Amino acid sequence: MGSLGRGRFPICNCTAGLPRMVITSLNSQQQSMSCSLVVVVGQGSSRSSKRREIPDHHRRNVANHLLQTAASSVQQLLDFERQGHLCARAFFNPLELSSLKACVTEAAESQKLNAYRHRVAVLCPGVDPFSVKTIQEAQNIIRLKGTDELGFLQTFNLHQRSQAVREWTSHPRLCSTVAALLGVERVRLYQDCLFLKMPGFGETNWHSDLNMVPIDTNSFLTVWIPLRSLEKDDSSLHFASGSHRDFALPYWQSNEGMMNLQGRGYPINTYSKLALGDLTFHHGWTLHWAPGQPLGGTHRAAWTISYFADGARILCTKHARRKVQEEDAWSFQAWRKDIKEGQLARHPLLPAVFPDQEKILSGRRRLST
Ligand SMILES: O=C(O)CCC(=O)C(=O)O
Repeated sequence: MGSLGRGRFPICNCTAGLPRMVITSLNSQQQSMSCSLVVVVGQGSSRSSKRREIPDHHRRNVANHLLQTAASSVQQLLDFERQGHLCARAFFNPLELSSLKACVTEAAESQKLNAYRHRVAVLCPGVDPFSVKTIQEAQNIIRLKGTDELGFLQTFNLHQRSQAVREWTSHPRLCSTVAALLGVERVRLYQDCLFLKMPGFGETNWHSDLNMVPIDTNSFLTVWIPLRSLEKDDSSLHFASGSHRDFALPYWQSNEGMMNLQGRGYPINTYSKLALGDLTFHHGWTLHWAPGQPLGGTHRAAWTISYFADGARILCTKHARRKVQEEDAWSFQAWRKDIKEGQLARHPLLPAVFPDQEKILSGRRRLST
């Protein structure tokens, strides 16, 4: 089994032997798309770890999150568990969203050239991205040497540049919702990333996020926050519902057996109209895709935050069936080099965001005075 990033990699270069699927059987609920599903959910084989009982206090905490969080209805939790994605309408009010947008946009302002350099690194193998000195130069190189069209620009980890952005990544209601959806007691921030699609930019390729994450976990999700309201024609995410639970496929099938997924029957769902403050959650193994942004309109910017369950370990690669896809390497290389395979994924660059450390400390201070 192979893996792909979000970008549109040439099948011949880095996806040799990858499954390719055209989804044909769509029901009335599903979006009519002629898109190729080029990445397969990649759970791999089971991890040999000891079975652990879930402690009672953990069960109680999870139950508490249910009461506290925006995803408070059992139906929503069930939907996320079954579908691998969820839309939370009006999660932020328009005022909150404008303030979030202002600090994300400001933090990203100085990073435009780097975002283009990142695309050069991904789409133009052999070109040193740091030899590129201007955005126009980057655009020319991508046009001439790119293995595919430009689908988006990515700017990673704005929370490391801006305290205001950092506060949004640890927003208490957001983080407790993440804990509830993952059903875990403690959550860490993995990364944040601004995805910018200018009018005329191409598709975001089918992929699942965990293919790009060097951590051995299933407890991972991404929050996708559009920075303006999205209309039907805008580039929204589309999800292959249930694909995050398709363990049978990678368990039984070889690379060749996964070449053609036609008839696998994933319903394809999207939340096409999103108002300011609406956001979506998707599980780390859920396959998702986004169409190009139409020419003639305005750009689409979406800010994403990814989280994982505290206690996960760095992936051991010795017997792994595949390599971590490198598209997000710029995001993780700073902490990855400090932690050995098999060790806990704990690092100052992967901060704990739930439960709220400040609240715990101030509670302890109150108790001791
Ligand atoms: O916004 C996009 O086009 C891609 C976002 C994405 O793939 C993700 O949030 O995992």
